[in-house]
Amino acid sequence: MFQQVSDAVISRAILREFSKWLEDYITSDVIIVGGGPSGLMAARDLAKEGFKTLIIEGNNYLGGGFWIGGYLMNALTFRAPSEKILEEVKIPYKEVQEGLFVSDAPNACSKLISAAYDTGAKVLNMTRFDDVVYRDKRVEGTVINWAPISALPKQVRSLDPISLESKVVIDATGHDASVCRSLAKRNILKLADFGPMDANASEDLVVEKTCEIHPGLIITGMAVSTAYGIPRMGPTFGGMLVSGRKAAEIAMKILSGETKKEPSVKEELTI
Ligand code: 48F
Repeated sequence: MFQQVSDAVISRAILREFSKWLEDYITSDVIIVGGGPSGLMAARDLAKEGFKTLIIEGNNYLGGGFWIGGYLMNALTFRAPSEKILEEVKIPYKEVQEGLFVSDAPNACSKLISAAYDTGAKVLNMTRFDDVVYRDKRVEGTVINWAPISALPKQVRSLDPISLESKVVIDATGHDASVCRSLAKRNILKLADFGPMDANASEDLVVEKTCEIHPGLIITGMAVSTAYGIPRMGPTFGGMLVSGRKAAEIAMKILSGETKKEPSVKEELTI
């Protein structure tokens, strides 16, 4: 029934394809760390505008907290006006009261992942952000390693990572704010911690404070709440999508300014 192909040929196809595109993405316009709703939304908007966009995700799967709603219940809530984004990315929803919308979580999550892929974003999954590439007081990329390495016993964990360069990095790592933390531990940045629950206050504030927090580094989603001490918001997701969109817009402004300057990525890898 199936085409005859040897096992060696299958292995070669995997290796060749992976190494070809990884080599290409050693430099990109934007690296988004974290493939939850805010990171996926930013990736979708950036790739749609033709920017070379790479998502780094520590898990095997994308989606972060977008796979399920509160208390393990399969319903995600969104408040107006974020239903407009649901329509754009073709996520079905229903209005349960004026301005409050509900979607089926696995369907919404898989549609957002598809939307990011369909516009051309690339993904390195099972890959953990380890550190920033930092030159001239500017974030210019990420240091990464295979995610399983962090689970190894300490005596064998000192396995060197590699670096990827980009003109902009977006921290979309949720409450961890992993990229910001790598600057905070060197006193380059000061982080607060997220406050107790208040969805009404939090959603607006997360969007308002989505910004370029340090030259070359943009924050989005719940990383914003960790960085600025904003209340947590629980299982409502419109703010994640709108914050991701704002992060993409900020990145595009930086990138369009950069086209006039020398690219910050100084040399391509040639083997
Ligand atoms: O947590 P997450 O979904 O972040 P988000 O986009 O959305 C938050 C909501 O899901 C929810 C909420 C608001 O409604 O409270 O929690 O802000 O996704 C973050 C992603 O980043 C990955 C992590 O596995 C997850 O998929 N991540 C975190 N740290 C790292 C990482 C790291 N060091 N390296 C790679 N990926």
